[in-house]
Amino acid sequence: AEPPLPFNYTERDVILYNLGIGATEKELQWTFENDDEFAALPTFGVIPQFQCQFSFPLDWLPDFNPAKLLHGEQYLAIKAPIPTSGELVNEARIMEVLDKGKAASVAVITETKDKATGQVIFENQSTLFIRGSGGFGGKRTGKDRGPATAANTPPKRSPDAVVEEKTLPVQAALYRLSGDWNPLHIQPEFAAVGGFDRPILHGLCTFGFAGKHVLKSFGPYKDIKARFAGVVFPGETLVTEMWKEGDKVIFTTKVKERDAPVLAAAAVTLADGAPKA
Ligand code: HDC
Repeated sequence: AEPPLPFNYTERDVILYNLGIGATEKELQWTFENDDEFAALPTFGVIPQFQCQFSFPLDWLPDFNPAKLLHGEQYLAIKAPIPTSGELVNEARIMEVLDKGKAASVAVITETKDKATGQVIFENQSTLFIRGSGGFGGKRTGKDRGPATAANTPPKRSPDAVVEEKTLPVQAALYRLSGDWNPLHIQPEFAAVGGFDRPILHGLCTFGFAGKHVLKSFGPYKDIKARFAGVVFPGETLVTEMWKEGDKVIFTTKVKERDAPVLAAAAVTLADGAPKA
């Protein structure tokens, strides 16, 4: 375990994040700090812990190449109302290292607390998928981590809600200012080493868009999980299909132009109290 890492932020950081996942000037609750309903979109919970992901060196993996690292999966639990500014602290540890043959899969858990009160605000579980770093003789299959690893297979019926939203060509350039400075999302040469003919969108940016689609369709939730099933290029259109199943909303997100799945095995658990729809 690392020493706790602080994260201090203001309303400005919340607005920048909300804009980064497509909030607009018409949605004042997300873009105007003096609006009565001003709030962070729920997936802001991945931001305070983000720095921890890179506090662990990964160069002990065989043939480690940072350009070959992709975000594999993300689980976020929101355990308290999200402050719109504050001082938080993060504690992170590696949970699991799996050998997927051609790739290594590394899962990290982070707890984010309010610095003053010690109250836990967020728990994150992140899986990194490092292409070219497998074959070291490790175990292939990981532990069941409940909602963080659930298969979330959509039911056969047509979706209960569908939201379509076009990302902007500048989306990754804007989103990175919330804390993920990985050159994979902006520098063509680095993206090329990673095997892409142009920079790709942050997985957590797509996750934020989809989380916004679920929020708008079904109201607040206390956790959200997805697997990154395919890459998104900035400017592409995201289509989120949702199925309400009890207190869960199972969802998938695809890129419209290529009819390609980008988020799979995904769901939220709706917040306690009467959910919408
Ligand atoms: O699914 C492929 C893919 O390309 N997915 C999209 C990845 C992506 O776009 N991610 C987002 C962008 S990258 C990013 O945002 C980086 C960021 O800047 C830094 C991350 C920091 C995170 C910090 C957190 C806060 C791919 C390549 C992932 C897998 O495809 P294949 O190699 O074809 O794999 P496949 O043959 O289908 O399966 C092999 C084994 O791996 C497991 N697996 C598949 N997809 C996975 C995954 N595990 C985790 N995550 C995924 N997304 C499969 O289950 C399979 O395992 P097994 O054989 O044991 O069943």
